[in-house]
Amino acid sequence: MPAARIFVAGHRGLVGSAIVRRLAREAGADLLLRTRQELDLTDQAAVLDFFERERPDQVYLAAARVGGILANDTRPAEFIHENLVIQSNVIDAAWRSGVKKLLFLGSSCIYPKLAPQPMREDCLLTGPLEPTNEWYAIAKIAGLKTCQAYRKQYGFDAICAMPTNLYGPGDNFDLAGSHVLPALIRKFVEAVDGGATEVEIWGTGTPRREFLHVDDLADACVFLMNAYSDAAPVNVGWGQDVSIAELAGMVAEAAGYRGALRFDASRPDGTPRKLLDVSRIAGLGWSPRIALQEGIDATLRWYRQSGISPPK
Ligand code: GFB
Repeated sequence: MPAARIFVAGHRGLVGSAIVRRLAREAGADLLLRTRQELDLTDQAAVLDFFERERPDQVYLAAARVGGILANDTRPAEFIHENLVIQSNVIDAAWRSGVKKLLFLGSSCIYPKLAPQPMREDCLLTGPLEPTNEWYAIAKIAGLKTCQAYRKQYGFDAICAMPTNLYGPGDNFDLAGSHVLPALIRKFVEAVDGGATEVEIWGTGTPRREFLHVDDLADACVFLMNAYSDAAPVNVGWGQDVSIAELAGMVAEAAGYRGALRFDASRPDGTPRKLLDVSRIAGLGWSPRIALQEGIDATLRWYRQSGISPPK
């Protein structure tokens, strides 16, 4: 059988790079990768031209404008516009050029702010969204609905995975744009290296989040690409959550930080709890492997070696 030509859109990001690492272990995968300079996914004509020329068999749509609570809250136009344009261009061009299967990556923030926990896939559109990230959530809901519409009208095999909060090597550690876990790694490593006695944590520390290592997500994506074909989205999570204060304690210990934590309640907490119901993917036969403490230790080691924070 000839190797499947697989386009990973967004292969330099946290998720895309993990999917590439995972696919590198598959026999018969011919990877098709383009940097942003080589292919601007917001350029509809360029995207269509690329698909018509390269004719991939499968697409992992991991390209997106992403960020933590502050970036989402302060740059809503970028989050809604770029995500809508990128996903519309890629899904439409994939269908037009005869792609056999596409996997779209959404986010657990598509579910209502106060959805019953753990959140099942069918709680989508049953209540108001969390205001700090509703722009990103609306774009991701539109992506999911685009996949469902193309399946319904054209029979296009587009599937949707909804991951929980992700972390791992290659994450964004810029404190103005990052998610909480990379932010805490950076803050505690810099505190230890610089001898600081206090570290600031945003919000009250009481919100609860679920964290999944990105290598587990990548494994789930390849599993779904091979084993799942339906309009309904599939949650991908670890199955348990922790409070931000507990998470801070875990990262502090991993970094060897013994000083104080100062919670800054003037910063937004965001949604009070975000835990996915993962029974659908578990029923299909997939489960994650990398426990949170193990994943924190590995990501912290990666961060120290990356040179992002030079040791003092
Ligand atoms: O990870 P995070 O930025 O995003 O924040 P969300 C999670 C929680 O950690 C919030 C707190 O309650 C933050 O206030 N937190 C504490 C911090 N210290 C920090 C810090 O130094 N940096 C950051 N970033 N947070 C995002 C959405 O929501 O989750 C996106 O905005 C996306 O749309 C993503 O869905 C998965 O979990 O609140």
